[in-house]
Amino acid sequence: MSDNSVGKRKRVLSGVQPSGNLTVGNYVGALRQWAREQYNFESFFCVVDLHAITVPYDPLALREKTREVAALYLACGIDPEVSTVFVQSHVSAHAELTWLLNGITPLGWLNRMTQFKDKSAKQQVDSVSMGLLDYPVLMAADILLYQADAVPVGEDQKQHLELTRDIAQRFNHLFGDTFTIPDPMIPPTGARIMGLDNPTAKMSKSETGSEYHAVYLLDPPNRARKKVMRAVTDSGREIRFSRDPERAGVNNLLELYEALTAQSREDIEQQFDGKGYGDLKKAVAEAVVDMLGPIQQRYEDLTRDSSYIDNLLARGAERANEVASATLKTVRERMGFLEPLR
Ligand code: AQP
Repeated sequence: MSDNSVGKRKRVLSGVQPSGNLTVGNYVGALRQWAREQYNFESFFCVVDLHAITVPYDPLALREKTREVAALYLACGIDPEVSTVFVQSHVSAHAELTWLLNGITPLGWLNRMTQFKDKSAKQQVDSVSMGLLDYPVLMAADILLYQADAVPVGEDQKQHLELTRDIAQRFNHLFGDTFTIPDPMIPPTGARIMGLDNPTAKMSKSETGSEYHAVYLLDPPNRARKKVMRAVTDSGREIRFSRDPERAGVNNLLELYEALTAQSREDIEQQFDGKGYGDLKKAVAEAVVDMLGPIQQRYEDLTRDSSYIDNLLARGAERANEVASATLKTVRERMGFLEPLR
């Protein structure tokens, strides 16, 4: 069973793909929660570069974004003295465990994943990669290697986490108790921020159709303001939280405001009572800019010396590898592989 279940802090693991510019959705749905929880858990945060090659990508941009995402983890409050920060591909156990888990994962489970359906629908049938279908198994390997008790993610990753639990349970059933069954840790507010240009679709870093889709963490203040001010709303006037699809734009701005200001829904509705959509947008824009300021300042400081992040990632990979290789060794034994003579 897990080596972290008795007398030790519980573990978390999470990651973000270096597949574009990190958005305010990534921040409120994931990174902010990681930073808050890192003191309560033994934390592993990786830049999941192996996931980023499951859709067409540019190798030069991948390398650049991998460093950028790692630096943004720190800029958003991850303390590398407290948490282990590393790059997924620097720990080869992730790829190896994926293959081993592939052997016990039914294809039908993967075919049901909505992210696969959504992302494959955006591509020509012939160019959809095997990796895109296998993405959730790689995610399961990431989590199970560290025997994580909890995984802080936004709402969109809930289905993948359920699959991770299913795979872990199946493995434990077939080969004996090996993996900790992880729980999702979804933030109470901001778990699903929608696109500013299209409030019926999730805000995504790889969605580049419109320049007004998302506020990026490294957007200069004026660009961030402009994006919020151009957010799609509706022709109504009332500023209330609502599940009505017609009112999704205003609701999205309210949810973003709620996540950034930590005010109650009641207080927010009262604050905007009798005001117009323009007032709401201005308030959201200022809350976004206030959030971005310190992150961007820290990012600038951290990236002044280009070797700082690389050194830190090397240290992180070493620590991650210690934990991951111990799990992998147990998995290999349980699955019946002959160990080579050393
Ligand atoms: N719009 C969002 N609202 C709240 N949380 C979000 N997350 C992503 N978008 C939102 C959370 O951020 C983390 C990033 O996960 P990822 O990079 O592995 O992939 P993703 O979930 O597919 O995120 P993106 O931004 O949409 O990436 P692309 O465009 O590359 O697919 C996860 O915890 C996610 O829940």
